[in-house]
Amino acid sequence: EADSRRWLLTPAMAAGYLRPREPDAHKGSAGHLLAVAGSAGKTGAAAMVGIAAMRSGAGLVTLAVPAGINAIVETLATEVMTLPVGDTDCRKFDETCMDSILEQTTGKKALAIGPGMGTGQAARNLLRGLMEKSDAPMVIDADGLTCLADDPDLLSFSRDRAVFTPHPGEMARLCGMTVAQVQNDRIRCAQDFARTHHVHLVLKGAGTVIAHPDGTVFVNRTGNPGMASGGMGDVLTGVIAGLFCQGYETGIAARLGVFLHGLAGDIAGEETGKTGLLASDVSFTLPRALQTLE
Ligand code: B4P
Ligand code: MG
Repeated sequence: EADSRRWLLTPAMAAGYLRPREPDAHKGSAGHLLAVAGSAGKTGAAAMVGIAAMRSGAGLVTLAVPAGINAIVETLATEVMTLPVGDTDCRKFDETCMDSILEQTTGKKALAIGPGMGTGQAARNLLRGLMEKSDAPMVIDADGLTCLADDPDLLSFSRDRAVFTPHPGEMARLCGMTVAQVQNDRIRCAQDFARTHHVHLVLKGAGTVIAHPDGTVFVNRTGNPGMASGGMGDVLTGVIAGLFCQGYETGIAARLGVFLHGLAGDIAGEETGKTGLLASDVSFTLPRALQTLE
C-alpha cells in the first residue's frame, strides 16, 4: 500500500503539470497575490516572497508589510505593490493591522503568509483572521508555521486549500517531535501530518517531500546543498503562491513549485557555483527553470 502512494517527482511529471500561458494573457488573468510578511530585521523575507512570485508568473503582487519597513520593501522589490499597515513607525504587525489586511483579500487569487511576519499574539490573530475569512489557496511558511505550532486550534481552519512548507525544525515543532525524529522518517512524518490535518505539506531539505491529504507522497530530486542559505525558503513560498495565482490546483502547485525552485537552484549553481549561492540568484533563475520545462 505504502509503495503505490510514494512517487519520485520526475522532470516529465513536472513538465506535464506546466500549462502554457494563454496568448491573450494579461496581468489580471495571471492572478494577484496578497502576501503578508516581513518585520524590521526581516525585510528581505517579504521582498523575496513578492519577487519570487512574480518570477514564477504571478500577474500582480501586493505585499502587506508593517508601515515602518515599507520604504525599504518598495526599494527592494520594484515591481511589487505594497500595503503599508499600522502606524507610520510600525516595525512589526500589531493589532491595528488586521482590518486593512482582511479588506485586501477581496479579489486576490492567492495568499502567502509567514516569512518574517513575527510570532506574537498579533501575528497569530492575523493568521487566524486570514484563515477564517479567506477561501483563497494559501501558502503558510516560517513564522506562520510557528504560530500554528503555538496555537494548534488554528489548524482546523486550514483545509486542503493550504500548503504548509516547514523545514525540519518547523516540522518538529508542528508535530511535537525532535528534528532527529522528523529526519529519521521524513516521508511517514509528512504523510501522517497531511492526512491528519487535510493539508498539503512540503517537508523541505535535501529530497523535499510533498505529501497530500489523500496520503499520496512525492519526493523531489532537484536542488542542491548550495541552497542551504538564508532566504531560500522565502523564495519557495513565493514560487508556490505565484503558481496558485495562475490557477494551478493546490497540490499541483506544491509539487511543481518545489521542482521549479530546486531546478532554478541547480541552474544558478551551474552558473555561479553552488557554494555562495544567494536566494536572490535562485529567484533570478526561475524564468529559466520554467523555460527549461516548456
Ligand atoms: P530558520 O532560522 O527558521 O531558517 P529560515 O529562516 O526558515 O531559512 P530559510 O527560509 O532561508 O530556509 P528554509 O529552511 O525555510 O531555521 C533554520 C533552522 O531550522 C536550522 O538551524 C535547523 O535547526 C533547522 N533546519 C532547517 N533545515 C534543516 C535540515 N535540512 N535539517 C535539519 N535541520 C534543519 O528553506 C530552505 C530551502 O532550500 C528549502 O526549499 C530546501 O529544500 C532548500 N535546500 C536547502 N538545502 C538543500 C539541499 N541540501 N538540497 C536541496 N535543497 C536544499
Ligand atoms: Mg524558511
